[in-house]
Amino acid sequence: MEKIIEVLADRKLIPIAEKVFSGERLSFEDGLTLFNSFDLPVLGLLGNYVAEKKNGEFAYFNVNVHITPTNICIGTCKFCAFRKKKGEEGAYELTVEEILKKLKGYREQNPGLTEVHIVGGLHPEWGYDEYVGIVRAVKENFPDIHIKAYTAEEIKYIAGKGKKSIDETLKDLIEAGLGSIPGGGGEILREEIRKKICPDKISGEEYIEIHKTAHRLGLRSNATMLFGHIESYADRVDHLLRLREAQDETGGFQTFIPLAFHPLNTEIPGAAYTTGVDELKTIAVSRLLLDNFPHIKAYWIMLGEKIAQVALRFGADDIDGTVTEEDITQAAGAKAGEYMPKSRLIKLIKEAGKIPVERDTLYNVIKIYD
Ligand code: V47
Repeated sequence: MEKIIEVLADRKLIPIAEKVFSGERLSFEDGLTLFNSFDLPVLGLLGNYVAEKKNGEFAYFNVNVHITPTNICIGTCKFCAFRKKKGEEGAYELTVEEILKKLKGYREQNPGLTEVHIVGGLHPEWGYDEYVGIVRAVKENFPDIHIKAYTAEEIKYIAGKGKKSIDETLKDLIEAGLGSIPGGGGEILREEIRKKICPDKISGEEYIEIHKTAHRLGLRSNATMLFGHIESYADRVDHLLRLREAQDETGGFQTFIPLAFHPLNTEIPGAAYTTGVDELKTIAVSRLLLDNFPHIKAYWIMLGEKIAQVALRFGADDIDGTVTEEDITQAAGAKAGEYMPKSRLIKLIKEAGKIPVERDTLYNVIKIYD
């Protein structure tokens, strides 16, 4: 074994491995060293070591659907291929009745459905009551389905429409039936990059502040990082450490989801698809730096089922769900499809040597497939 290490291992990883095994927190420099290493076996081993320390051999999935009420958006994010202007070809907006009808159909298609993920555009004509009303109508009609809805960006927009504070807006959404907040809108938190890829979006500080406010009100949320566009490794490490600091304060984040950038129809100069090595590295480094996040998600829609499966041996312990309808990545050239039956999720997890666990949104165990 020592011979293998002597001959093969990237020596720069040895002090980091020692820290990981003794449970010592990694630094900014450690994060950079990890990203700069090509020693995938060691990155995978370390990521998987931490994942198994936290979650044993369990790997989670859920039965969920996404509904995107509108693609009409006043946003200007350059990585987004999904948004349309009102009146533009392909622009749509669903009525509450249409949303409920879709959800009814999706529930029939997905027995045991526990979660609906609702995010969409910043619609210029929708007001506070429209956004809150969607949550209320879904909850009234499907009381047993958890509503994970509205990114930090949307929450700020809704609050602005109602001339209310973030705190008041979240309280109203909770009263209407909101169960948790998805991680969308994180992109890259560093302002220099945000200015280039999403100049009109909330700042990185606001993103974190909105999540912290949600946590203080008892909501759980996820965090994301959009990687593989114009950001550097230093930007990624900075992003991860800011999230780690916020989590030290509130403990309200459940899952971190690195989102692989998809380039089609976007306005990012020189845009290209991410590669397998970078995707797996990012999963492993996320797991190693975010020592206070319970879960790391390998979102199969963006990673593809093969890399998502391998990611389960690099530090991820969650592969997301059945999904059914997904529009944001599809518009930007997704290759993985948008529906995965439960049986396939279970097979991917089992063949990664993990124990599949069907969970609800808050990681309560529904069934273990041992
Ligand atoms: O914030 C937009 C990203 C996010 C592109 O919390 C793109 O459980 C890749 O956050 N290529 C929304 N990504 C999706 C999201 C999410 C998805 C699944 C689960 C959860 C969760 C959250 O999609 C946006 C943005 O970062 N995105 N355009 C693109 N071209």
